[in-house]
Amino acid sequence: NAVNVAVVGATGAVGEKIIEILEKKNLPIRELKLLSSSRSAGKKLIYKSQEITVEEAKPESFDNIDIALFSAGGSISKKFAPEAVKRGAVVVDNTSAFRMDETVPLVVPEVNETDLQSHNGIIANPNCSTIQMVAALKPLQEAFGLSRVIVSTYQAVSGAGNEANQELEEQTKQYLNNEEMKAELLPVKGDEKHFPIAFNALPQIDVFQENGYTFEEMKMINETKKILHAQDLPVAATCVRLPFFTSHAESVYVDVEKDGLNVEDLWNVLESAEGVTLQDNPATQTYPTPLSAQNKDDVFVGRIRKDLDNDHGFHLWVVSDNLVKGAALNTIQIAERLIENKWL
Ligand code: 11C
Repeated sequence: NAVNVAVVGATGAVGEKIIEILEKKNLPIRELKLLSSSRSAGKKLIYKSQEITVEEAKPESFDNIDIALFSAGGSISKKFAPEAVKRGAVVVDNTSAFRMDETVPLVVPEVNETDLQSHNGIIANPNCSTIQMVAALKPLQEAFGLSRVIVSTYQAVSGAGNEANQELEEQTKQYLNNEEMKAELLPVKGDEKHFPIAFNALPQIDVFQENGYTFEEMKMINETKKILHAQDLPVAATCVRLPFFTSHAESVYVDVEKDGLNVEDLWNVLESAEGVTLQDNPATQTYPTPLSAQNKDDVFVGRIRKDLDNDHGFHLWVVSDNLVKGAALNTIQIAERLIENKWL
């Protein structure tokens, strides 16, 4: 039951990570095809000591492909995902193109694996900041019920791609050399204004929506409700970009339904949750940070505190590598579950 796999957007930050993780995994891959826009076609990448030339994505590229992993931006997904499906492939799409489509499952395997069964050829991988939050919320939802979620994020620049990493690096050097910092990309490529990210904090990730929230904030809100099957759950988000390269951190406030819980009750549930590692001990200054989570598979949770005024309120600190569980790993885990369960 070996499969032919295509990676679309192979030269991007997520594409590179997908190849790196596929090398370590035991997916039964017969052929790996690497695809990109015409700009990056011709590049050579190494997979399991084998040199593979990146090809320009075309509809015919998906002939004989069983699983196509897309992370080349929404417009490429909109154009080529239906072509891939038409040719018999199952698409796992890492962009926001299809996430809110009712016919498309939006999946974090340890949270809502069974939603995969109803796929019609396309499965959406959630936004990175959503994935790590729902991985921590799902066990709490199951054990105690949730009645409200409020999140503030501290997000890495790599969420905006390799170019954003470069911009942070250059601005850091400029600042330390007393030169003017050049801001051409962040907060959002193509938006009217750009601000330095180095030594700064930008309260804008993605473009503003009519309601005053950014698209990143609305993604966190809408995707969380869909993944947790909780359309009525109040969710609010404030998303902020900070000057570090990898891993998103989140301060998450939850109201639980059950009365009289304490921090130990949340520890007990999260300790045994799939994909979650609890790192929480104030006595030993134990808590996750973006650097400690880098290149790790899990979602790390620490700093759990009971709200001082609300018996149902708890505060959590949730950190995970945005390119690993937040993107590439979750995409590959979806592919694994599809193969294992014979849901392709
Ligand atoms: C960021 N969360 O950090 C974004 C990147 O919808 O998949 C992921 C965008 C997405 O900028």
